[in-house]
Amino acid sequence: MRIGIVCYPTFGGSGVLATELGKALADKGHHVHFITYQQPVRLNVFSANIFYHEVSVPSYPLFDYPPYELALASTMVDVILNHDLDLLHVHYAIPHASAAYMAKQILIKKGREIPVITTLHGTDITLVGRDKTYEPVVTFSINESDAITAVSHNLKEETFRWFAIEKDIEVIENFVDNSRYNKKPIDAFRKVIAPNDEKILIHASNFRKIKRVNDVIQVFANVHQQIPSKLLLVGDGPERRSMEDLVRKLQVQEDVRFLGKQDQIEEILLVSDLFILPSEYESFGLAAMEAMAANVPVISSDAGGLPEININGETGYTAAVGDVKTMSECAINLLSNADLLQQFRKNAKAQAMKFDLQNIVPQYEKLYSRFCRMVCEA
Ligand code: GMT
Repeated sequence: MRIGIVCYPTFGGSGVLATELGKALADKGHHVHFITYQQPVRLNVFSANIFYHEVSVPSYPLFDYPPYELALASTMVDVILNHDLDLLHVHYAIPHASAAYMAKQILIKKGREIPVITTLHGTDITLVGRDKTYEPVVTFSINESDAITAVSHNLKEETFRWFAIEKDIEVIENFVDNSRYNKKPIDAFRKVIAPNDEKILIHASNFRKIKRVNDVIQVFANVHQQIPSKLLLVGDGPERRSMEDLVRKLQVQEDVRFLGKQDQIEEILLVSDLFILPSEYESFGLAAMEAMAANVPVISSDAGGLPEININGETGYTAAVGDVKTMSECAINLLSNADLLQQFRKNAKAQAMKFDLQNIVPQYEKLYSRFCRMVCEA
């Protein structure tokens, strides 16, 4: 099939998932056309089946706010017509679903049909989309999509709770490419981070308030009092400065490293012992699933879809949002019991295998085939 994928090209989970999906589809012989304003960060391979179309938004003195959505819709029309796409799969509702609706209407006038599939990822529903600034457009454009998918059962429920959705929402969970993690941890790398074989705790996010990075640091400070340990903080965002202050206030700065944005996260995860994700909300928690793929158990909150992936007492532990005490106790218990840690590592990997790309990508292909104009073959 010839598939258009529209996503954010940044480090966020929706862009990562969309890019990994496109790469997996290309490996299976589909032609995948990414339509974004920048090369997606995970689009770091060459494939004869992958095409990248940049949306450019020319500036004009009149525009205080350049109309990205219009430029995106026009690019969609252009790519669909010139590359004869079979369908458009948009990731994250805002503004991709409404731009897709506009492109679809333009194409109808030209006598061309294009099915639109919208995948909801999380904050497009639970945070930004619910805001009355966007809600009417989000509701409309979700309802106008030919198919809607959500990345977890929780997100499906949240979407029905907050929006007047008139169609079914199919759950197709996020996935991870386990083959990327089937390599040995680099001992020399671990030694650089933890020269005295300290335990390595890790967190990765976009450092927004919703991620509660302050809880990560508090948990680490508690663990650190009892267990020689290091904390790796991967990613960047608005909370970074205040988190640096908190690290100094708690006097753990010697053992905390801010690594910034990283596109080779698997090397870092493979040398880690415990992943911390105490978010206020996660529709799924792809970052935690990637940690599990690297045999790393997870301490997380029990918000949103996290309990669907992090099984309490098996792949890690879950606790109520903000319950730093329980999270710290669980982390200390796990890190001080080598057999238990080993068992949790195995359980985490087994869980990641359930969410392997081999199991999930065919679900998208099956969905696409329902909307295919002709007999679809790769
Ligand atoms: O977590 C973020 O702030 C980024 C956001 C995104 O859309 O890029 O992530 C959302 O989508 C991911 C991929 O489906 C999910 O794994 C994350 O849980 C979800 N984030 C939230 O719901 C807060």
